[in-house]
Amino acid sequence: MMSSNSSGALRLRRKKNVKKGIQFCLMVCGASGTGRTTFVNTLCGRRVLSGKDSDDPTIAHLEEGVRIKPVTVELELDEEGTRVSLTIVDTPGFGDSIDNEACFGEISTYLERQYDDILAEESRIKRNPRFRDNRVHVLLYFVQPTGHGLRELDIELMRRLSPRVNVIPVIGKADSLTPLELAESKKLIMEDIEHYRIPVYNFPYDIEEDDEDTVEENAELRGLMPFAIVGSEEVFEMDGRRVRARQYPWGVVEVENPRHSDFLAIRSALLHSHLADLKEITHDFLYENYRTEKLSKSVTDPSLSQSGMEAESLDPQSLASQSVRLKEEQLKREEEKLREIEIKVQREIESKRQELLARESQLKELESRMVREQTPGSTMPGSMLSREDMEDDAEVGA
Ligand SMILES: Nc1nc2c(ncn2[C@@H]2O[C@H](COP(=O)(O)OP(=O)(O)O)[C@@H](O)[C@H]2O)c(=O)[nH]1
Ligand SMILES: [Mg+2]
Repeated sequence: MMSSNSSGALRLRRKKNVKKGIQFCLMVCGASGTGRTTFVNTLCGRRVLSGKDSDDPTIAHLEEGVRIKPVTVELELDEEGTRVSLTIVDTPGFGDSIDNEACFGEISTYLERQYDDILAEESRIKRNPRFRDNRVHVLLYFVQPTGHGLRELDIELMRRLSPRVNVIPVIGKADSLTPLELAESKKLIMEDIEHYRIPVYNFPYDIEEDDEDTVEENAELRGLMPFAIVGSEEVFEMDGRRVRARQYPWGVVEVENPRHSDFLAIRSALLHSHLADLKEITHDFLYENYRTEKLSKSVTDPSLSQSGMEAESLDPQSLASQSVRLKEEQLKREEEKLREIEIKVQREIESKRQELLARESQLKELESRMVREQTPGSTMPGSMLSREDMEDDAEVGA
C-alpha cells in the first residue's frame, strides 16, 4: 500500500515509529458537501466522523467556538505495524448563505490557539508532563468539483490560512468530473494558485541537494496537485478482493485505483513520505514565525496581546513582561559596559594630567637650577633631580 522505499534510514524510522506511534494532525476544510467527512472516514478505514456535523448554516452561528472538535484515532499503516496516532480536525463547512468571515475567523483562531498553548508551555518553569501538542500539521483544502478554477472564497481562505498551516489543495468528489474536465480543472486551479501567489505546500525539493529519488517523488506529487479525491464509506467484494468504491449504475469508482483518484498518493504522502517534513515545517517555520510575531507584538504594545486572548491559555501579560525584562537586562548590561569605559577614560585623563603636572614642575625646577647655576656662589639643593631621573619619569608617563 505504502511506497516501497527500503532505505536503511527509513527502516530505522519505521522501527522507531512502531515503538512510539507517531503523532500527526490533519485538518480538513472546504465548502459544505465537498466530501470532507467521507474522505476522513475513507482515510481511516472506518467511521470516525459522523455525517451529521453542524454544517447546517441556520445553526452555525449558535455554536461558535465549540464546533471544531479534534478526534484522535490510532491507525496501523502496514503489516510491519507502523502506527500513527492521527488527530483529525474537521471544520464547519461554509457555503454561500452563511457568514463566511465568522467561519474563517474560527478556523484561524483554532490554529493560533494551538500555537499559543505551546508558547505558554515553553515559557512555563515547570513543564506539564501531560501536555499535548495539538498543532495542525497540514490542512487539506477541498475545492468543489466545478471544472473551473478557484472561487474568490477559496483564494481568500487559503491565503489567510497558509501563514499558519501547510495547505494542500484537493478537489473533492473528483469522480463527478470526466478525466478531461479533471485535468483542465487541475490546470486552472494551479494557475490561480500561482497567479494569486498562495503559498501552498508544494512538496518542496532541491535538485542540487536532494537525492534523485526524493526529487522524482516530490516532482511527481507536485504534478498531481490539486489531488483528485474520491471517498466512499462502502466496501465491495470484487473478483475476490475487498474494494472501497462508489457504485453507480454505469460502473464502479475505486478509491484506491490511481486511474480513478489520487487517494493513494495523498494518503501515502500524508501518513508516510511527507509526514516528517510537514511536521518540521510546522515547527521550524510556521510556529517560529508566529512566535516571533507574537513576542514582538507584545513587547511593542503589551495591550495588543491582551485582546482576543484567553488569559489561562497563554498568559500574555507574563510573556510580555518576560520579554520586556530580558530587554531591560540587556540595556542594563550595555549601560554598565559604557560606564566602565567612561571610568577608564577618566582614569587615563587623570594620569595624563598628573604626568603633565609632574613635567611642569620638573621644568620649573630645571629652570630654577639653570638660573642658580648661572648665579655664582649659590648652593645646590639636595632635592634636585638628576637627568636620568627625569628621563625615567618621562617614560612612565609616555
Ligand atoms: N460523487 C462523490 N460523492 C461523494 C464523495 N464523497 C462524498 N460524497 C457524497 O457527497 C455528500 C457530502 O459528503 P460529506 O462527506 O458529508 O461532505 P462534507 O459536507 O464536506 O463533510 C454525501 O452525499 C456523500 O456521500 C465522492 O468522492 N464522490
Ligand atoms: Mg462533513
